[in-house]
Amino acid sequence: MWHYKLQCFDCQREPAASEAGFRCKTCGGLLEVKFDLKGKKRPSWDRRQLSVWKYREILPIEKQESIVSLAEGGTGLHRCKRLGRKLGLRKLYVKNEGENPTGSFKDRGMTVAISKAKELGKRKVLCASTGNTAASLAAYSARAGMECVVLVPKGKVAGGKMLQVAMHGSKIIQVKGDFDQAFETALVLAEQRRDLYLMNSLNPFRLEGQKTLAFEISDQLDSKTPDIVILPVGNGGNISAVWKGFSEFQQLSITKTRPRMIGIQAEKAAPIAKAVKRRENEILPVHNPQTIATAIRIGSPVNWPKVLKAIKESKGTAETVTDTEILKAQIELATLEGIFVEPASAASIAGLKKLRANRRVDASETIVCVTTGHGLKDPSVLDRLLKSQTGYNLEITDRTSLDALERVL
Ligand code: AN7
Repeated sequence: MWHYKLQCFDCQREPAASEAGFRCKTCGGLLEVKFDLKGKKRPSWDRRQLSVWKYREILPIEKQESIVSLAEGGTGLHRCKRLGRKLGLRKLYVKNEGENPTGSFKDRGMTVAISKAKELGKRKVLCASTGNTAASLAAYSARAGMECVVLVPKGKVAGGKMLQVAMHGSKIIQVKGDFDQAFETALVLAEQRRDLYLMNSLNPFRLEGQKTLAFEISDQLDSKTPDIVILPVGNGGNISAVWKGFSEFQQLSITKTRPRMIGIQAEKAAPIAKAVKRRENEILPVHNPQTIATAIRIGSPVNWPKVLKAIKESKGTAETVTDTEILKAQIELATLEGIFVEPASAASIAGLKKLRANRRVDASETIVCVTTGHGLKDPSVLDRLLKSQTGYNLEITDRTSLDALERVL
């Protein structure tokens, strides 16, 4: 591992690397891991398999023995010709993070953060979550032999994710309200109970794992950078981490350019997209956020300063999409490309469609949409799907209904 330090994203103060806090003790800003990349050459990575740990020199884990892994990363970058043709785009790719061990991009960050927790001697971990962070933490804490507590908004987490958390044996605490209330409670708990180690995306080590998404895209495109990367945004950890990854590859001269970062939010849960559209430097939290994409049903995203900076620096933008647009995009990706993603992930496709319709994306640009979680996590869309696809739900009761079958085949 190369040398790194922790640094405040706002005031640049440097706390000790062993300090387990998650905010700058001086100004309350977000913390960030900084690697000293000056004069460094690209390690001889080529013979290593594509995965998070391929890039271990630029991940903040001191000892190989600390690594807790379930084979994360190495997900497909799928060229989508059929969907691309429909949108009038020549080079459209989907980076499908549903292919990770627990079915979402969270595993990239979790393998690194749990390894760090082990290195720091932690025994109990804690997170608040809309579902995927909880599912991932539940699996990785089980793998590491640690106790796990997850706080979730009651009745607002997709069934598959709850199943994962319960199956891996985590303590589940259901909080009345939205993710934002669950997160507040987690912060208070982490403050009061020093034995509980907070694993939300305030934890800068998680974002280090998530930056490998950018490294992999660059490697899969033979060190060419895409023009645009589009991601769904909730708390904003992922888009910030991916931007950091592209920046580090550029600093190492592995790539020449960096992409425009585009964040997509659900229309009624869009504090970041609103701030970007109004060219504001701060966000206004949304109370009672609403969307079918429960993963990104977040009104007060903690990483907003990093997101606004990433979008601004990259000359990117943000867009909102409706639930209907999300569902339509989910079905299109599944039927045209064979890629089944959860609603939050389909937001990236829905957002691209909207940007394309408004001519803010050119036909010749290389575009990567990141689909963050697997479709099986949220079976609740089935009812709407069957209603919208009449004919696929025929019931055979006797010979006469076979005639009906003939008509639809
Ligand atoms: C499928 O699990 O916040 O902008 O608690 O599950 O990095 O927050 C999930 C977020 C996108 C947004 N897509 O990522 C949680 C949680 C899916 C997600 C996001 C989430 P961030």
